[in-house]
Order: sequence, then structure tokens, then C-alpha cells
Amino acid sequence: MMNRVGIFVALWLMACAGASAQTPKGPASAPGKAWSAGTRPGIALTEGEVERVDKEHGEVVINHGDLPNLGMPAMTMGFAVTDRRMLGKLKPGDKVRFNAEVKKGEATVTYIESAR
Ligand SMILES: [Cu+2]
Repeated sequence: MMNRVGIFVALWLMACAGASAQTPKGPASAPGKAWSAGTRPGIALTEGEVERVDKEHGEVVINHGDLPNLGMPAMTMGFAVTDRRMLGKLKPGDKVRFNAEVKKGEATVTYIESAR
């Protein structure tokens, strides 16, 4: 039973990897163009909208959808970031897709990309 589930997950991850390989990679910060920052995880990304960017404290507030890997329902909350340079790309109202993990006890954005 466990083996069957394991194989299913492996196939699903391969499908995801194939889909992401087709994502065009444009210049990182060209205005109006897609961009991404951080390390893309091997799991589905979560949709969100940026509410606030706090460069001084290295925090971004995101109105986010379900984050299954954190066991979190949709809500608006602040996240730390793995790299503060991510914040330079973000502004309130931006639609994004991202991944978050708990690092040093804090919900932290490890990957984020524009959803336009
Ligand atoms: Cu949350």
C-alpha cells in the first residue's frame, strides 16, 4: 500500500517538473514581465496577493491561499524571506505564486514568482 502511494507521488512530482520546465524564464526584473526569485520547490505553488512589503524588517504580508505543507488555510499574514532581495521585486497588489516553509520558527517565503 505504501509503495503504491510512493509511486503515485513520484509520478506526480515528475509531472510537476515537466510543467515547470516549460515556464519561460524572462529577465528577472523587466517591468510587466514574469519574474521569479528563490529556489523553486518540487511541490505545487500557492497563489497569493501582496498586501504590504516591509523592507526594514525583511517581511512581506501576503493574502494567501491554502498552504498544505504548513497545514495552513487561506489567510493574510506576514512572512519572512530567505533573501531580502526578493522584497525589491514586490509591491502591494502584486499577484504572486509562492512557496513558504518554517525556518527558525518563522513562516518564510523560499520561492516567489509573478502570477501575471
Ligand atoms: Cu497563513
